[in-house]
Amino acid sequence: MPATVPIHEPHKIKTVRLVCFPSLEERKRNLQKAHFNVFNLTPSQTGFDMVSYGTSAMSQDQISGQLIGDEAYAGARNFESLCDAVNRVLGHTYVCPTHNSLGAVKLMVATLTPRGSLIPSNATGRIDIHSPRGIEIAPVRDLTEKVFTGNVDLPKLEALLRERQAAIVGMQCFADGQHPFSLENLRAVRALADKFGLRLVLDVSRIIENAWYIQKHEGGQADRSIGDIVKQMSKTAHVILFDGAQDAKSNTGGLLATDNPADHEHFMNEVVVYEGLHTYGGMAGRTMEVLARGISEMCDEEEVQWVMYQTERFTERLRSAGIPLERGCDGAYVKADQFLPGIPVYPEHALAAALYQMSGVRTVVPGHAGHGHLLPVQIPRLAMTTWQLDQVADAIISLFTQRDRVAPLDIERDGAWNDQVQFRSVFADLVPYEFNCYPFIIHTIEPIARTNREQRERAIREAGWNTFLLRSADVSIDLLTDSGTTAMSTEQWAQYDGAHATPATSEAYHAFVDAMKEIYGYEYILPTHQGRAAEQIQSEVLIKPGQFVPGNMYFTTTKLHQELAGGIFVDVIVDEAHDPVSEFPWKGNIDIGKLDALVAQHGAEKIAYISFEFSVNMAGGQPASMDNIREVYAYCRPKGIPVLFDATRAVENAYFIQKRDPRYHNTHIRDIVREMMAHGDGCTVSGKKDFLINIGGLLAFKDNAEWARAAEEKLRIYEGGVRDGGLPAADLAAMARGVLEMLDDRYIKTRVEQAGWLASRLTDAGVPVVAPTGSHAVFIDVKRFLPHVDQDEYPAQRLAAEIYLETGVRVMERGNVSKGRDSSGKNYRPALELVRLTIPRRVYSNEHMRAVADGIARLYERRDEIKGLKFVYEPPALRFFQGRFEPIM
Ligand code: P61
Repeated sequence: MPATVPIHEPHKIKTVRLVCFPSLEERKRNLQKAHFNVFNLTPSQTGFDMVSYGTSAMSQDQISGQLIGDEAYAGARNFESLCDAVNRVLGHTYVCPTHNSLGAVKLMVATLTPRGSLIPSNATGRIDIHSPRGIEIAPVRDLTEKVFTGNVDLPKLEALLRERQAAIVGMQCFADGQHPFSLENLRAVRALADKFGLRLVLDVSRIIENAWYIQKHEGGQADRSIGDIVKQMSKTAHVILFDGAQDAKSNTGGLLATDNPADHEHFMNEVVVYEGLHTYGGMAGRTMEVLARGISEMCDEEEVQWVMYQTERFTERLRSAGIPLERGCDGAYVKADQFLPGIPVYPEHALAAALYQMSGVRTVVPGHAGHGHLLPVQIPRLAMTTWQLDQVADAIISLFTQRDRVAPLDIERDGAWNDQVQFRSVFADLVPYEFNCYPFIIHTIEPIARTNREQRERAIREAGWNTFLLRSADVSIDLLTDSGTTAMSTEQWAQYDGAHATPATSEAYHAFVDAMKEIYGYEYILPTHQGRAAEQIQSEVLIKPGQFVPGNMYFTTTKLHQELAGGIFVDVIVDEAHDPVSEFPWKGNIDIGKLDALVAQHGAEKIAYISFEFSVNMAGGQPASMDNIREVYAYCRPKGIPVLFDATRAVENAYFIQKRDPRYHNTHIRDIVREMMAHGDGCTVSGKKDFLINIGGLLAFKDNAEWARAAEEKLRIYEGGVRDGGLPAADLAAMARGVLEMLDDRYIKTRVEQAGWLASRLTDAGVPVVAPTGSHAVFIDVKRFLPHVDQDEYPAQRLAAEIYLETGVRVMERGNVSKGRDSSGKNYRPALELVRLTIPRRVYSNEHMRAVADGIARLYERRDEIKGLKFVYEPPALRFFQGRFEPIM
């Protein structure tokens, strides 16, 4: 199992936690109140919190474990899970649970290392908790070793053991966070311990990092799996001590384990005194379950490689900028005294305070005050993207370049521990560092499928060469749609869980309606279960059979419902929208000339309404300009023609207005959206996009009570109650929160610009994409990618399947198959023959996007070999969903 550099995270984001970005003024105030000791700051006063302890992102399996804690006082099932995980992964038979690692230390002291004991150890970091107990730690680390700096100096240990009576031999994986040992050394220490009749007690809290280091650097270990090395390390010790808040990604919890029944009996007799019963040890049942699942997962080879890749990359970025540091197993430990040579007293606190003031990044100084000047900058496991970590490193580098301006701190109150000390200072103004990255950290992850070519060939055959028919379990990066695929935030989950279900009127309904009234400035807000339900009702309420519905390009479900209601759809989008190479910035605009011609020909009374979509999906996510939105309304109003928006991606459209129209550069997204909506009479929304939820939608009218009443009638018949539109209160509550989050300027910028980033990587490789890049997706121009395949051989459908085969990435055809056949049975052969790479919100990182682009670039290299497809099953309506194909040889 060679340790290769990972290309992207082996998981996607399941839940996010929003990050606060306090302003410079707020940071200054917070720092004053915190007495210049960043320990006193709370996460909501902090940008990125660079501590790895209990802060990891959990897997979805772990988080679900929280809900099945049986919380029994005795004999908890969760304890059985924990024992099982420890047996399987760490190899020891007997498990004694503790509330955290200090609980485990307490039991060690009570059983093996009483007051007055001597413990030779490769780690000294825990002297601060041992010395008050009268326990002496004798450092025996081999200071001459260059690679395995955590190795024990064997002759020194042997001499010590001959000279003095030790209680145990202690060893710590990645000692003090910086010093890994080798397997060979560990085994030699075990042999010495046996020779002197002592137990080797191994702190395995950072066993993963140490095992990774062994795999990478110790002769003969490169081909072994992390799981194999971990087990061998663990089994080499007589007793292991484990901190659940580290490698197992729990927020707390700990344990001792051994194969020795007599030792276990001692632990059990003491655990009831200090911790809790021997089958829960001071942990909630759910914590044991989370811990058990964390232990079961922690040796996942790809996950380990990813975490360590991030750590190495972060440290290297700082090191190459000249920052004085030591490598940490979970980040970079900055030498504050060398970083700030002019500051003699507590340079680590001055550095932490200065970094917070200039960037909002918080780093915590642990342990005893004034002992050493290392400031650990740790990475919470799996919780941050590489993009964010690069920026945290850049903030530190920026501080380094202005280190002369960091003022010393005056001690206001000294103390023995770093969490006690307080300072006063007048902090010189430092040039602030502005983050430009996702405004959230990762709270929960979902592992993604890992498939090989052979498995994918089978999967696409079984799916009839239609990516809609693939199983998601066979897909690694799913770019089929941005619809309902969002990662919800912890705040949304909190609302979801807290919502009170009722078939009548819920608080969630009011929260949603009030929020939307405010955001749109509309009077009537009707929830629906998703977009097409709103479209059906709107079409039935507003269209009289035979009326025309002019719109800026069609969307499949929208047009279908207009036609089902007897309407005749007419495309009045600007010509540029049909030209995939035109760089026109407002390809979503309505051509008022075309509209006027239609009105002149048939009369205003024959127009049901204008169907005006924002960020036009089928054109490539192309925005309409504010001027066009205003002009269309100004044209229609005097003629009595209603304007109804498809506001599904209104926020994304608003971002383009903010970015491309100089008059709006300094206007908040919230205000742009409200102004856009003011130029219309109502809207439908598929909430599964902008609203940051997995299900939901709405129908809204600005002020027309008659339409609203008619729509409510239909809501009762088609959807559910008038106060829920068929949605449970929980989903309404999550939606009420999502619509606030969608208006965050930082969020929408990073959201939309991710598509641009992917497009530029594709363009660099020569891959033809629709210009300019839209809001939610990148569209490959298949007529230019596969010019040799006739449109009736469905080149976009074939390319979508080939992308899956090459990369495991799922995308969507948007071309001849989607458009369907005309009344004579001929394919429409639309101008745009596209493959859509749609980006879910808050789910994938730029590393995922890079892997997508690189895979498609490889395919482009051999595009001449790619042929077309033919239908083997063709449904009459919306044939792209269920159609089946086979390749043309
Ligand atoms: C999508 F292949 N969009 O983009 P509902 N209006 C707009 C949409 O983008 C939209 C709906 C209305 C989807 C899902 C999808 O043929 C397809 O909540 C601008 O899905 O009912 C949906 O909203 C409909 C994909 C829908 C398709 C239909 O991936």
